Amino acid sequence: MTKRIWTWIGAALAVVVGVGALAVAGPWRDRGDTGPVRTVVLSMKDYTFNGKNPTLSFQPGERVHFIVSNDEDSRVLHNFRVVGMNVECGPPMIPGEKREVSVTMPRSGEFAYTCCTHPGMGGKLVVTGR
Ligand SMILES: [Cu+2]
Repeated sequence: MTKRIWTWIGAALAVVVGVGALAVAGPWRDRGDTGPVRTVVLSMKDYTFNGKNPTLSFQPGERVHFIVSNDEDSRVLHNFRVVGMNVECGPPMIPGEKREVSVTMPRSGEFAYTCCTHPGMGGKLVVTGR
């Protein structure tokens, strides 16, 4: 009886090790935490992001590093958040200030990136499934 239990434990361990090896070596590793990081630069100026509040498209699971800067010439405070993606408003950013935020994209969905201070300043962030 005891022997049988050890056989089961051995088999279970083999499965766990096998799955672990696949996770490391599998073709989908680029969509996990070890994949490349895409950098997206967002410049806040004239109450817009990059001049036209672009729609940004991403792949599921893509790791994205946002570099957001307040590039206003006058003393306008901006802020940055992504609604529904755990990127919340921080302290207001003064002109010349930069903020860096890293996000791993979900499987799919549409999200809004926005300035917390100025409603209407912001755009869409689209994750398209394959
Ligand atoms: Cu703003």
